[in-house]
Amino acid sequence: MTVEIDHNLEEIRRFRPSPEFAAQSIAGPELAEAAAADRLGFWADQARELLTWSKPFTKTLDWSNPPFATWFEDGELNVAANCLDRHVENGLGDRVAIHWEGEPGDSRAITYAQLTDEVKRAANTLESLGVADGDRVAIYMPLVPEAIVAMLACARIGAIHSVVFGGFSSDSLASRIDDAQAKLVITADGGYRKGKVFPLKPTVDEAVAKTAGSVEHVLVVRRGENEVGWVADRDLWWHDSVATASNEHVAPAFGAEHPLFILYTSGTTGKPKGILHTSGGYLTQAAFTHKNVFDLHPERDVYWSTADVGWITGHTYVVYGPLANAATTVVYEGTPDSPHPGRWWEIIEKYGVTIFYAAPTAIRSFMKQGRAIPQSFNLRSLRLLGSVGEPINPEAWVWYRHVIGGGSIPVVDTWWQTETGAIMISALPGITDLKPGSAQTPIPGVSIDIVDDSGTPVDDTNGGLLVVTEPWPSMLRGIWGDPERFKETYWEKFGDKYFAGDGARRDEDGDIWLLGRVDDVMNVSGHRLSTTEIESSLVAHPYTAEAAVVGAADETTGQAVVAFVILKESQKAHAADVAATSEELRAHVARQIGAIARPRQVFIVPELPKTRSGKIMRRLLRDLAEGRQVGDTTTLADTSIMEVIEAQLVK
Ligand code: 6R9
Repeated sequence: MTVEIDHNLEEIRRFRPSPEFAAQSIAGPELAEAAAADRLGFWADQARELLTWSKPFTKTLDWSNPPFATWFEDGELNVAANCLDRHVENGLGDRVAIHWEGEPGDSRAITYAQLTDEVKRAANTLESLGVADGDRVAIYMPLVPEAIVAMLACARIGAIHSVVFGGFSSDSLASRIDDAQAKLVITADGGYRKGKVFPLKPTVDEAVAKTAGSVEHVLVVRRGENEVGWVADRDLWWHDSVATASNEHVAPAFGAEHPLFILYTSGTTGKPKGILHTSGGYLTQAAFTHKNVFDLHPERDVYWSTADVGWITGHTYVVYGPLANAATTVVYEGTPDSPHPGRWWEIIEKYGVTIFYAAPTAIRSFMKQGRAIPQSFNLRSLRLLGSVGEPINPEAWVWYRHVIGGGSIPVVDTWWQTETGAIMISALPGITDLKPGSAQTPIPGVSIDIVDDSGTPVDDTNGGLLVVTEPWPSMLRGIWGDPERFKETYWEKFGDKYFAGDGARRDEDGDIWLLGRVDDVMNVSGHRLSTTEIESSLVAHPYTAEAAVVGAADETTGQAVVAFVILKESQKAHAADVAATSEELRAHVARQIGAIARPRQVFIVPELPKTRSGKIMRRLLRDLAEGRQVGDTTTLADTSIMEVIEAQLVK
């Protein structure tokens, strides 16, 4: 079967880097040339240049037992010392590592010397609790500096952290603790979210009670000052134990393949998968991409990724990449709109943020509110913008560049996954002519292809399935405790190629466009249509702020296109006639893409169901579109949203 995906994104805008940006750009064409000439040699050079090895490696890649790869296997390093001690030793101890901003407006600036000190104390505390190299530690925290300290303290002593996003339920936490057999849980009494303290420690207590009994201790940071229950002999306060621990700690060297962390991610079915990452290869690609994709000049940049450490973006681009590169990063505890809708822009102004990395879903929700809010802040410090998590519609890309970026700075759309560990596809901002909506090119040293269902590369501009054809340094090393599932999920389909689960196509210039998860590819009357493409068409209409499209079962066409649209605040008056508006939007898609893509229905809704990491849960919308009872909503950020949408539909 050939995979054919209709595409008509009709995006013809190109933005060349300004001469000023290009002149100071970190990445030049020599990177891609070096990688093309000798891919493994290129990665070995990066690993030596970007990291400090306690014992140099002599082997780069071992791929003799696919899909189990090892990188830099006989080398040794300490990941935390690479993120901390060596910078202090290099005279950077006084540089701010973290500008932390609490949601209520309290803030802390933590230098590299202070962060190193705190991580050493925490490492001593963990060791005194009997946590040793290879043990698992669950971290269930608000986005406070101690969450980062906890991760680095684990890395320092060779313990494997499993960060569980603070919004997950006690059941989710319990199943992750059990799966990894975590010995220690690090949490906080509570954290700030939307102007209120949300309790965490009670959820940990509930979760631990449900587990099989691996947890020996619970270490608790005081943040929310809310009342918490206490289990004697099991629970300890961070401020009693870490604050009083010694700040002398020698970082041991671990093998490059020593496990660094497990991060759970939901699969298409059932139980979450514990994605396993290791040390040397992961840190190499994290540091390489953070430096080159974000054009990092650590001596002058202020970098901000809005991600929570509960997600892979928080691991690689809040903690490991920036700190390995001695960057100054902003970390913000709360939601974008607390206590006011301009909170993010206020933070950019306050810290003079130069590099900003966020998700399209946030950008689209700001578009919905209109440009007046960001325009009331001084955002002129910004010089580079990044996007991650979903395809970014060309209209959102252009809005981001113009309204947030002031019209002339690069926007990089970065494609990657929990499994890939670090960015795989992205423009390099000083050298690539940017195309709104396209992730563009594999980063140097990464081999991507687009294949049909039988694994044959598609050589035209029709879509196919995205695969990675060669192992890469930050690739997942497996699924915790389940090597069979690792093989089945990612490797069985094409044998030697990694199957990412995303649809993609190349355009005439060879640039890559992501088309959404392949489970989101619709088949309407035998035509394969991309949800992303129709969503982009809807978002390009002046009425639309945000759109989600699903394929609903249809007797005649197999599947039919059903769209859910949020209107822009500023357009609500023009679009007051709901029937006329949805007819106008249906006609608009038919005009832009073709009659085949005309949605059967366009529903105007106040909100869309999103996971806590901001991905739209199309599965739930499909339930609605097919008139079924709505499925499991427990991973939604706001579980009441489906009722609100449903009420709108029957009106
Ligand atoms: C980093 C992260 C991975 C899935 C991935 C894809 C989607 C991420 C994207 C993108 C289009 C981008 N995705 N970045 N799609 N363009 N720039 O988000 O990891 O949470 O594991 O999600 O997200 O569908 O397969 P993760």
